[in-house]
Amino acid sequence: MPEISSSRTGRYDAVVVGAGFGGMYMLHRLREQGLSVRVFEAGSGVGGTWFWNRYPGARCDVESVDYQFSFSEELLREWTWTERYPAQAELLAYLNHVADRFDLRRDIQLNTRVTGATFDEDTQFWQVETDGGDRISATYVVMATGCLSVPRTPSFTGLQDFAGATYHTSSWPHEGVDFTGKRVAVIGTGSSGIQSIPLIAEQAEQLTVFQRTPNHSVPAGNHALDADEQREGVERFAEKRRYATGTFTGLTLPDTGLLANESTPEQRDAVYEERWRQGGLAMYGAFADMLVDEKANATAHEFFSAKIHEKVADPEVAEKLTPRGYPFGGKRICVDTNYFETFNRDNVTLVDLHAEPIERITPGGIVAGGREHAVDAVVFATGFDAMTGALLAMDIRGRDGRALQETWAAGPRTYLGLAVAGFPNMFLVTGPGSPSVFSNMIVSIEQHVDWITDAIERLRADGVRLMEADPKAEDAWVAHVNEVADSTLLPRANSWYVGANVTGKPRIFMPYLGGVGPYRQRCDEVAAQNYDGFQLVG
Ligand code: N01
Repeated sequence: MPEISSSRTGRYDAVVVGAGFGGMYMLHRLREQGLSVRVFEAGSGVGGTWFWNRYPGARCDVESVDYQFSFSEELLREWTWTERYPAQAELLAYLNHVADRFDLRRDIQLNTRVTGATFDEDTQFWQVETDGGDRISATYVVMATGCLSVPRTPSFTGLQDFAGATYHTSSWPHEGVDFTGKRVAVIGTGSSGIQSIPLIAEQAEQLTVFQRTPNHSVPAGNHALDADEQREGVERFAEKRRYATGTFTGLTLPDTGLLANESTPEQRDAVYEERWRQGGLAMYGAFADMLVDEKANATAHEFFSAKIHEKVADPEVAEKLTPRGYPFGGKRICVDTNYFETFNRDNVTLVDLHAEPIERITPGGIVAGGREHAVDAVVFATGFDAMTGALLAMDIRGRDGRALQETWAAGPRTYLGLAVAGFPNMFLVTGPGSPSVFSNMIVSIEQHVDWITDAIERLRADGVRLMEADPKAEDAWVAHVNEVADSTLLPRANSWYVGANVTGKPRIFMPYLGGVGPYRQRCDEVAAQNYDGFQLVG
C-alpha cells in the first residue's frame, strides 16, 4: 500500500489537477486500478467549466445525449436529460451526481489551487505544491486543467475607477445577478456573449453591446426532450457514441461528404438550410471543402450574411453583425437562442468597436469613438487564455529543473497532446496538439483518460518507472499538427485557437485538426507498438 500521511503532505501514486469532467473520470479510472489518487480543485465544488460559467443562458453547444460519460451503463440509465442542449445547472447537477455515485469526493480536495509541480530526478517523484500549503509527492501527475479555464479581462484604461458592478461571464456570482432597471454593457460577442446577451436584454432597462468581431452563430433549436426522445437517447446511446468516436469532430451528426465547390447554388442553399434547421454545430459538417478552400468558405459567409440580414430589421445593424474578413469556422461558431433578433429590441444598442474603439472606462460608463455610454454594470464576455493558460499559470518543472514556461516559450509542444518531452510521468488531458476543443470534449476526455489509464497500468505491470515523450517524436508530432492546421483556412483568423486574444502569446494553432477518429487510431497504434515515441525507463 502506498504511504499516505495526510492531505497536507504524503505520497500518492497519482495527483490529478482539476475536478471537471476530465479530472473526475481520471480519478475514477485510476482508483479502479488500485492507485492512491489525490485530486486538487481550485473551485469550492466539482464540475470545472460547468462550476464556474454560470452566466445567464450558459448552455452547452453539444447535445445532452452526446455530452455525457459513456463509461457506465448504470449512470446512463439513471440520469434523465430534460433539454436537447443541457443548461449549466443541469450539467453541474449531473457532475455532482457522478461525484456522489462513484464516491469521488473523498479523494478530491476543493478550494485548493496547485501552484507548482517539480520532477525530482533523484527520487523520480513529482513534488506537487498548492496554495493551501500541501506538499505531496506522486509518481504520476495528470493535468486535467481544462482548455478554457483562465478568464481574460482586458486592461481598459480607467477600469479600476468604474463605480458600478463588473462581472466576467466565466466567474458569475452563484446567487445570480438581477439587472432589472439597470443600464448594462456587455463587452465581447463570442459564445458566452452571444448566449447571455438575449437574456440580459430581456431583464435590463438598457443593454449596450460592444462588439469587436462579429461571429457566425447558428440557432440552437433547443427544446424540452419528450419521453420518447429521452428513451431513444438511452437506447441508441452506445451505437451513436461508437459512431462519434470515428468522426472528425466526435459529434454524431454525419458529414454530408459534399463539396460546396462542386454543388450548384441551389444545392448549396438546400444543404445550408437543412443544417441551419437542424441547428447548432451541424453546420460544421455541411461541406467537406468549407474549411479548406476559400471559394467554398465564401459560400458559407454568403449564407450567414443573408440569414443575419433576414433576422435583423435595421440593415446597418445587420451589416455590423455580419462576419467579414476572416474564414468561416476560423473562430469557433456559436450556437444561440434569439441572438440576432435581440438587436431588434428598442432597449439594445450595438457599438461596433472597429468604427468606435473603446478609449476608456469612466466612473459612470464606457467611452468609445468619442461617445460616452452611461452604464451601471459591465459584463466582460472577453474569453480565456485558452489551452495553455492553466498549465502555464503553475510553476511546472521537469528534468534539470526546466520550467514548462521556458519549454513552451515559443508555443506549446507536445507529443499527441498527451505528454511533453522532459516531463516524465506527466500527462495532459486534452492538451494542445490533440483534437480537444475542436471536438466533442467528452469523447476526447474519455479517450485521453482511458489511454492514460492503460499506459499507467502497463508501466506498473512491466515494472517501468518512467514514461517520457521522445523529443524527436514530439518534434514530428508538432510539425504534423502545424502542417494539418496550415492545410486549412482556420489559422488565418485572429482566434483563441491561435492565442491571438492574448497579447504576446505565440501564434500557434493549438488544437489538432486531423480528426477525432484518425487521432484515436494513431494513439491506439502508439500504445500497441509498445508506446512508440515514448522512452520507457525501467
Ligand atoms: O470567449 P471568446 P467566450 N475589447 O474568446 C471580445 C467555449 N464556450 O467566453 O473576437 C473588445 O470566444 C472578443 O473579440 P475578438 C467555446 O469553445 C462554449 O465567448 O477577439 N472586445 C470576442 O468577441 C468558445 O469559443 C459555450 O475581436 C474584446 C469576445 O470578447 C469559448 O468557450 C459557451 C476584447 C471573447 O470571445 C470561448 O467563448 C461559452 C477587447 N479588449 C463558451 N478582448 C457553449 O458550449 C476580447 N474581446 C455554447
